Amino acid sequence: DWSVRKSSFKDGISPENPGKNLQLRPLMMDDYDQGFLNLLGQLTSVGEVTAAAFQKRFLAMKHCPNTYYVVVLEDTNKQQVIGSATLVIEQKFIHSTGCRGRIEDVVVSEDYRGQQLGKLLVETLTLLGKEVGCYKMSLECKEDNVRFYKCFGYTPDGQYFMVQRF
Ligand code: 16G
Repeated sequence: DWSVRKSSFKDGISPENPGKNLQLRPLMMDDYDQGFLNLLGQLTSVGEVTAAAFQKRFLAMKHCPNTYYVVVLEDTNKQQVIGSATLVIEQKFIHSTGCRGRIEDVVVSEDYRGQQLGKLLVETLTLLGKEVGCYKMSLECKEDNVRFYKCFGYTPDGQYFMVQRF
């Protein structure tokens, strides 16, 4: 269920109307050919991902019901994916077998920045997380982006984000 109440978006753009020639929708298998991975390359290293590998991962995610919500913004004129973000729902034993929502891989293509599209992606997925009943939502970001995410109710809560890389 991708529907998020329109009234939550007070001014300007909304999930239904993200802007001229733009469409907000779930990721589709065809998006491999519409620049989805190039877009992710503006966030971090994507590596070599063949069409077959993409399809396999796409289907693996799809077969985990109610877990991966990958949304994209498409420029319908150019048929290119120009923005994306993912909501991952993590099932827990704690919090009365509750769920935690994680916002991941938020990226808007360079040429499309400054149009509130990042805001739209984050607000849409945050509301979706709330609607599917997450007891909390979280994300990791660079220090430079802390101010941006604070606008949507995200705040440091005294926990360190720790990483080990392989
Ligand atoms: C950022 C992203 C995270 C992504 C990571 C990739 C957001 C809110 N955070 O932390 O989702 O997976 O960058 O960086 O979009 P990495 O390649 O160094 O893991």
